[in-house]
Parts: sequence; C-alpha cells; structure tokens
Amino acid sequence: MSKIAEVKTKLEAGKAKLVPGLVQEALDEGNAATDILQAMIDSMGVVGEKFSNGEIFVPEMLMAAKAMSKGVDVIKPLLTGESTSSLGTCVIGTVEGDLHDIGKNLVSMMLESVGFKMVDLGVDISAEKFVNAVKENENVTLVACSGLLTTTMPKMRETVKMLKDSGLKGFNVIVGGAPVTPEYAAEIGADGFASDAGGAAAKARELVNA
Ligand code: B1M
Repeated sequence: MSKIAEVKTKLEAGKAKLVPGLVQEALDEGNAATDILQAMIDSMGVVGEKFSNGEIFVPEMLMAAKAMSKGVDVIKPLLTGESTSSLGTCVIGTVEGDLHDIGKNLVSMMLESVGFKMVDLGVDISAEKFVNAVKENENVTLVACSGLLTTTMPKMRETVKMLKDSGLKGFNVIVGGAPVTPEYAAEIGADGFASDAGGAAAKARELVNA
C-alpha cells in the first residue's frame, strides 16, 4: 500500500495518533504536500458518505476530523510559506449553529499565505460577532464566512446582511462551504464565492486588489 493510501485508511479510521507520522513519511517519500492534502480531503468525503449511510456515527466523524487536523498541522508550513505582501486584515469564522472548522481552517491558512493578517473567530459565530470583529480590528479588508450545514445557511444570509447594513466600509465579504453555491452567494449579497481554499485565496486577492 502506498503511503498516501495508508494516510487515507488511518484517517478514515480516525487514528489521530498515527496520521501525523504517516503524513511525514508520505512527504519523505517525495509526495507533494498538496497531493497529501487532497487525499485527506477526499477521505473526509468518504467519512461523510459512511455517516450518511449509517455505517458510522458522530463520534467516528469527530475522530476522523481530529486525525485530519493533526495531519494538516504537519503539512501547514509547506503550504503557507512566507508572505511578503499585505492585503489587510481578514476576519474569518464558521457561521452560527455550525461547528465544522476543517474547511474554514484550510481557507484561513491559504488566505494567510497570500498576505492577509488573519483574525479567526472560530465556529458558531453569530452575525453580531462578525460585525463586532470588523469594528474592533484595524484595516479589515475581508470577511470570510464558512458554512457546512444546509440548516445554517440562513445564518450566513443574516451575517452578510448585518455586515452590509452595519454602515462599516472598506471590506468585502466572501462565503463558501459545501452547500453554498455561487447563485446563493450572489442572492444573499456576498461579494465573492469560492468552492475551495485555493479558490478562496484567489478570489480574496482579486476583490481586495480591485
Ligand atoms: Co458533520 N456534516 N455534522 N461533522 N461532517 C457534514 C457536513 C455532512 C455533509 C455529513 C453527511 O451527512 N454526509 C452533514 C451535513 C448535511 C447538510 O447539511 N447538507 C453533516 C451533519 C448532518 C452533521 C451533524 C448535524 C450530525 C449530527 O449531529 N447528527 C452535526 C452538526 C454539528 C454542528 O455543526 N452544529 C455534525 C458534526 C460533525 C462533527 C463535529 C462530528 C465533525 C466536524 C469536526 C470539525 O470540523 N472539527 C463533522 C464532520 C467531520 C463532517 C464531514 C464528514 C467532513 C467535513 C470536513 O471537514 N470536510 C462532512 C461530510 C463531508 O464534508 N462530505 C460532514 C473536509 C473539509 C476540507 O471540507 O469543510 O467542505 P469542507 O471545506 C472545503 C470547502 O467546502 C471549501 O473549502 C474547503 C476545502 O478546500 N470551504 C470554503 C469551506 N469553507 C469555505 C469558505 C470559503 C470558501 C470555501 O470562503 C469564505
């Protein structure tokens, strides 16, 4: 079995203690960090399918999530690098009612790598908290809202609306997450949408430099 395949198997089994070592071994074998990351993202898809099929339950999903986070820690320095530009401050968070943070963390990592100073509010963030963070931090040029649950998409709408109605200026709002579509992003008044972390960094740079 290839090292990447081993990473996938152990991640899907939620082996958080084994995954970081296997990720390091996969790197040592010459695999690209981006390929290992993609393999781990694919594995989370497999975990999601197993959950949908009733083969696993929330605790197993949680263990897989922990294993993924530990694996990402190993490759993070290779993916981010040193940014020299400054695109201002980005406030990022997962919307209210939603506890998923792996995608949000990847987006945060990529935004940092293209030159944003990141203020990560975490998960389950109300619209009001997003607005307060824009008020409390200097030079906020971007607000990034992540959401993974269809049930909390109305909270994303509420967040974008409250940010736009706040009277605060100088920033764009970008949204994303598995159930979010470009059409939905436009409908709720977001300035940008991306389907993955790399796309979020590209879109953010485009918005801020416009
Ligand atoms: Co949850 N969960 N979960 N879960 N979970 C999903 C999302 C689900 C699709 C699983 C399924 O049913 N197949 C489903 C949602 C269905 C729906 O609403 N459409 C689901 C459910 C139902 C639930 C619970 C309700 C289960 C329950 O309790 N009965 C519950 C809700 C809790 C809550 O949030 N209130 C729940 C709980 C959990 C755990 C806590 C156990 C755990 C999360 C732990 C954590 O994040 N620390 C968990 C996990 C791990 C998953 C799956 C398996 C994996 C999510 C993940 O990390 N993917 C997920 C199934 C799946 O995704 N197929 C599932 C990897 C990650 C890299 O991808 O987050 O999509 P993702 O991020 C991507 C893009 O979406 C995008 O970029 C990233 C990659 O480059 N992106 C952005 C994300 N944010 C962006 C922002 C941007 C731009 C792009 O701009 C700002």
